[in-house]
Amino acid sequence: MSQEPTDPHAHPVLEPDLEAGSSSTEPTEVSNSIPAATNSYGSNGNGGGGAMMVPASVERVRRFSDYRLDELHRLLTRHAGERHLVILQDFPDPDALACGWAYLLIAQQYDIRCDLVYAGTISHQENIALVKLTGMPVQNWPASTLKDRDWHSYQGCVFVDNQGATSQLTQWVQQMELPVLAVIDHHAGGDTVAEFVDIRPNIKATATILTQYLQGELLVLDRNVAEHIKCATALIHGIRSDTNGLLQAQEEDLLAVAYLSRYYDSQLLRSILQVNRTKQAMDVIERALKNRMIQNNFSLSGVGYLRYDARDAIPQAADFLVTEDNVHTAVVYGIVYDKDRERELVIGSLRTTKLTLDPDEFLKEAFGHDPQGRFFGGGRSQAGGFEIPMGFLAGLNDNPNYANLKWEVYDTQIKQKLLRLISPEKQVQVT
Ligand SMILES: [Mn+2]
Repeated sequence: MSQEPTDPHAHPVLEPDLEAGSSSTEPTEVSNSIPAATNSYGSNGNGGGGAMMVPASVERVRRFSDYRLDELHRLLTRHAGERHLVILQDFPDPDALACGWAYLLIAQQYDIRCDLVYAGTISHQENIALVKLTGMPVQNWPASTLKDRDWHSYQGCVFVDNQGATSQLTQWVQQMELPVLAVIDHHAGGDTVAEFVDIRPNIKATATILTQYLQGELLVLDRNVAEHIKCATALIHGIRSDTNGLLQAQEEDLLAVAYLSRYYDSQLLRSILQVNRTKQAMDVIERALKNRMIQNNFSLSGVGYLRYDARDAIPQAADFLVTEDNVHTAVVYGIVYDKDRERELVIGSLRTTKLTLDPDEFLKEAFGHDPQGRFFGGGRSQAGGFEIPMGFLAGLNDNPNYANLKWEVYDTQIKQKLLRLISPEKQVQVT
């Protein structure tokens, strides 16, 4: 695979004139005013040099176009020489993975060593490909191993593309009293306190925010550094994936992609996107097709039991069902058993092309919340998901009749809750 940056104009999704737009967002006086600072630590692309401290004089000189860059720069300077954990959600998506990596590279400029970790699994083929093909330094810390980790070697942690609520690592961080240094996210809500908080719900991907940090020269990308090319490629993939292939991208997202297009490797991106589906995923899609019921342009399908590590087949099946004629919304769900945490869950995905349907509102309304007030589902535009713990009925049973019965109960209940919203005017017979 080529490490050489490709011609930015060859990017299939960019209009040529966006390129010109990207430079206008960067006030020129900023880059002119800090040549010394840029040379001092912006050029060490590989980072990890060890002894690279930021001289105090440089910090005083450095000025940024945006107060957030200033704040983050000051945070990283304060913590120079330390070791931090960068925590991703349990099922990291391309946006999270790319952002964690970009953060790690930025922190390296300040002689901060970061470990990029997640506690769940990466099971979506495209995400496995992203990690393998880029050689991204991401580590899996399964829940069962957390008690044996050397927590004391870290001086702080950072949440990227999440705010702690979706990671099993969070309770350990709290227990170990590891300070939360930064939270960088584009999801609304959350009340995690940190030294640096950059939460922008109006931005479609956290990768857009991280790209703005790069544009602000917290790390100067270098076309000759393979890691930079790969990280830029991962960031484009992150933005694409959180904006439905840029269809929902807004100006800031597109400007970020335009900037990254100077550095990314189009062949690498194509390889990441062209991964084939696993047999498991194909089987789940087949079941979803066979079991679907269509009501008022909604396609609903329960796929029964599936392995925990195959859970990403559910959104893939929903992606597929929503392409049917006369269907604007697909909901696919199934039961998975999480061995690590010994719990059984109904998990589901919603995909919609109906602009007036808000997946977040729809799923919250359909399934409600638990006694603690936590909603079972939620989403963003055009996509959403839900997770309903099975509580007392959880657990495997060798008797197939029992298993079937259990599935039927859940299948019926979920359909009822959905149909209440889909066809409120008539009582639909479910079974
Ligand atoms: Mn995201």
